Amino acid sequence: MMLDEPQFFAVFWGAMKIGAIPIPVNTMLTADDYEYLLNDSRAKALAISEELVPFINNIKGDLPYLRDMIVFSEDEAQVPFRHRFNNASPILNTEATIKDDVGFWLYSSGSTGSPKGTVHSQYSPVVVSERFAQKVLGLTENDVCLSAARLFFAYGIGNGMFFPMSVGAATVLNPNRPTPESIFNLLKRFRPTIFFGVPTLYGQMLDYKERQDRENGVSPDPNGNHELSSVRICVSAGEALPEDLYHRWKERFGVSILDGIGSTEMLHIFVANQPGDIKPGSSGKPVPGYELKIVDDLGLEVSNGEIGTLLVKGHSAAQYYWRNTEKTRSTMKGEWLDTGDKYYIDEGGYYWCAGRSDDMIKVGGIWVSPLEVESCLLQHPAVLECAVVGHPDEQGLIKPKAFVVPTEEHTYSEGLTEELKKWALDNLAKYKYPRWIEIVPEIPKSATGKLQRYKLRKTDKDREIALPNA
Ligand code: 3UK
Repeated sequence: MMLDEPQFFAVFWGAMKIGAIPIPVNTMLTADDYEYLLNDSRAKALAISEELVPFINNIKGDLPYLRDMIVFSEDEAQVPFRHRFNNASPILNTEATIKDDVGFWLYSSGSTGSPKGTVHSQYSPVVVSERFAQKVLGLTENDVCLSAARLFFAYGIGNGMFFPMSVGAATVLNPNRPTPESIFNLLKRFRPTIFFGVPTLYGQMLDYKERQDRENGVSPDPNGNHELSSVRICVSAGEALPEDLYHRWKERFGVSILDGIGSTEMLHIFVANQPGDIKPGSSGKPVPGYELKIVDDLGLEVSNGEIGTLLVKGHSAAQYYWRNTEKTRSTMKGEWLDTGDKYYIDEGGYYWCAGRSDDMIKVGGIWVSPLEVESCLLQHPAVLECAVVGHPDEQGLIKPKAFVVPTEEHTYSEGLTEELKKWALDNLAKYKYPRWIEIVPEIPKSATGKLQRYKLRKTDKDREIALPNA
């Protein structure tokens, strides 16, 4: 339970060196979540940043497996860790392990159910560093990496630790929650060459900058001296990067954002837009070293242009889910891993995300991707954020419904919802347009910033039951 600071590295690599298994966990959870994680993993020792100790004090009596706690504090005078460190032998023998020994776990917070302990080999970090970081990004020891995603995420631990360490590059660690302002400050101060973000943050950073531009009355100069001028590549992952955002970013800062899809199970990105080969809006093409397959419900490969389930094969795949045989068997099918994502390939060979398996909507027997409807609505100037889910009509047939957060200048009006419906009707195949639009103050998101459409589906349903005549 450690913030992004140098001690994180010491604990992670130190544990692996003695043959113990480090499990970085999300530092933004509740005491109940930590109780679950500590007991599910049966961790014997907890390395923890001082700020997080109160969470553990709340659940101390309910942790039968935990034997030892190592607290890392800013205040060196009273740190138990310092004591241990000062009294320790300078010699530490390395446990004899091979590449297939378990190296570390990461908990993955699926859209349903409890988090799954995803068990990785010692070899996985080597694979992702050689494939994505070195082959695709061309990372060298001259690079400086800045990751907005924190080290406890698979995306963050690759960006901020495995990648730079694999070539001797530098990394910028930020123990605080990323905000547009704090990220701009880090960019100015450390002049990184590669920036790793997520779509929501790219959107917020652009909004922040555009507001500043308006207030200062200056027109942006992409060749001028701005915060991104040291950055040669921006990377985005976690959810699809809307095409519009790609173009706005490129226009404002002159740097391309490479969108790529990765997962905790594959440790990092396995399909990506690559320098010199970018198709905005798509997830790009397979990263060298990975094989991809798009299949139908029977497991047969679909033809190009058709939507199916994305399977991936590569040497960075996790071994299994801890104490979850059923989920292991349904996800890890021999050499292939089921991503649970719907994808199709266009004529150019680019991979396009069409939502999660469980978020897809069947309308009149045809798949509708909520993501496609959302991307269309997002192009309307009044829409800041939106989410589309299936909603039953009078006949109980599922049709798309949109939840929309308007931009600051636009608030609710009958006119606005009608205008958005018309916008969708005009810009999408007719059966895809949202039959209902509800204006909401915010869209539920997971800790990793992913839309939680299932939450909207649930509130929607609960309300229908409570208000049958509404
Ligand atoms: C979705 C994307 C569209 C997709 C991750 C980079 O996000 C990461 O891991 P998670 O385990 O989630 C995996 C799922 O997220 N997804 C991720 N990236 C994209 N969908 N476009 C994208 N670019 O549903 C996938 O199955 O939290 C990302 C590196 C390491 C990671 N673990």
